Amino acid sequence: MKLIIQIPCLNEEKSLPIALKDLPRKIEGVDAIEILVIDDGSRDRTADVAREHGVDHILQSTNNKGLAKAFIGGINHSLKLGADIIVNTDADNQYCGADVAKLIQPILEGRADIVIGDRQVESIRHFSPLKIFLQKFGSWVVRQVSGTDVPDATSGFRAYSREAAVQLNVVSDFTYTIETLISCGKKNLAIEHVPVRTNEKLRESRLFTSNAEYIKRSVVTILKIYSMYKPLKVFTWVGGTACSLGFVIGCRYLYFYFQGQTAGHIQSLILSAILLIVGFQIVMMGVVAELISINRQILEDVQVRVKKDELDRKA
Ligand SMILES: Nc1nc2c(ncn2[C@@H]2O[C@H](COP(=O)(O)OP(=O)(O)O)[C@@H](O)[C@H]2O)c(=O)[nH]1
Ligand SMILES: [Mg+2]
Repeated sequence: MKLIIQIPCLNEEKSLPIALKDLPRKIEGVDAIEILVIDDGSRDRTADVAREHGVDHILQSTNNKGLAKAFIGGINHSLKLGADIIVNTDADNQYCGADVAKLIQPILEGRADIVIGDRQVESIRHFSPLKIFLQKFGSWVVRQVSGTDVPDATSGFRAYSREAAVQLNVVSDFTYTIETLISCGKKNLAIEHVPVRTNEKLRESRLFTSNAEYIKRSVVTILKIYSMYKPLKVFTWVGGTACSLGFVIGCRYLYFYFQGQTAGHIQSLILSAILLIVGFQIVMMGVVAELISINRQILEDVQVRVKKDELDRKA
């Protein structure tokens, strides 16, 4: 049983040593623990620092490709290195390294494919009440759309079984946390969560400069990924709303028509017709999108088979 702990890094020469010190080197039930640092075009000494601290693998990119690309690059590299379990953690020492053992337990016991470290955001002292509310509300929305019961959707402290890791796909170039939850929820992977401890803040978040940006990016991601997996539902809601509105306005027109007052209401008739036509078209687009989505699922299935085949041949 080989565990690879991957740490995506962007200019983390200061905090990486602190995060590394905290990571376990021995866990019961695991034969080997290796650390992979993904240096995403850092302009400081991140890679050198990683080497000096005995990191087993370093994946370096020529320029900054963003956290999502770094994450999935790390997952694929870990698979090639023969990982049975992959844990992702942050370089800013946000998560308590010692809790890696707790995080992988449900996978070791064969109960879970993915385990999310629940930070219990309400107890984090350096989070403002607004940030706590946004995190909790965001997690609630993600639970609804993903069909999971994860309390902390944006936690980056997670463990993936090899089987889950092979199935991971990330299309966003910004955040992978929400996207992977929705897609893995829709793929019906067994997702569990365990409470984990967090450390004091070493620096401000580099991913979000403000709460407004956090909300905007999260909403866009949720809508995009949900409509990728459930297009017919999304399009039916939008088209159905337009159709219903058109229907109500149309009924209103008919009411006046049968009362003998057509004058002055012709605008309602035009609006009703437009809404009904547009609404119907949107639902039809949903049907096409659903067919494309089914095709994508087949492609993903083929991709998983190709990946497994490649990995088996390497092994
Ligand atoms: N590879 C890579 N890692 C990044 C990038 N931006 C942030 N990170 C890493 O992602 C982790 C989380 O970033 P952080 O700024 O702490 O965001 P927070 O989760 O909002 O606190 C840290 O380990 C960062 O070094 C990036 O563009 N590329
Ligand atoms: Mg952080």
